[in-house]
Amino acid sequence: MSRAKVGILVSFVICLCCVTSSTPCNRRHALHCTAPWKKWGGSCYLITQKPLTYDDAREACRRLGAKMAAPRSDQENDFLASLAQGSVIWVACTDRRQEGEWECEGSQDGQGIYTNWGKGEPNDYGGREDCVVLWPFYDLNIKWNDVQCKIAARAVCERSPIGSCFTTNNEGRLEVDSSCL
Ligand SMILES: [Ca+2]
Ligand SMILES: [Ca+2]
Repeated sequence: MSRAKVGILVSFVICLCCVTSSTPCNRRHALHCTAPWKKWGGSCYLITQKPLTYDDAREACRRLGAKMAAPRSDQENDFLASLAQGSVIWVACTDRRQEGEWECEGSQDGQGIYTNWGKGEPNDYGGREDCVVLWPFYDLNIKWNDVQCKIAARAVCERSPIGSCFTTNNEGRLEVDSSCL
């Protein structure tokens, strides 16, 4: 089941509990992203403002309690591209360990990884391109290009949602309980 479907299922179960429960329904816990993090699928995403090198971008995400994102589907790739709004962003994949062997954040040895290379990429231009960006000059910013790790690009950080409290109002609709924020 995709993470998006899991998220929808969790939300549905929580709403169903509120509707069917015979006890007063408040302080239900749900998966939640606090602003300015944006929810997509089962994760929260944030794009950094300042362009950084690949390693500095990964560190910036780590300091936010997150990891630099590597899309795992066309849908997630499109979502990250929409966050980028035309700027160059890092994809958390590298072939620094072994040239031509791409390893992405969250991928495991021996398993196929999702990639979305632009035409003619990856080309390891000059023998020095071991990191990956979503490149705004290909196909509306949704294709990948391998680049030098020392260039500056923005990072999309990804982290798990946190639990948050919800209450139901008089109309039975879910509202965030401000005391839980
Ligand atoms: Ca390379
Ligand atoms: Ca390239």
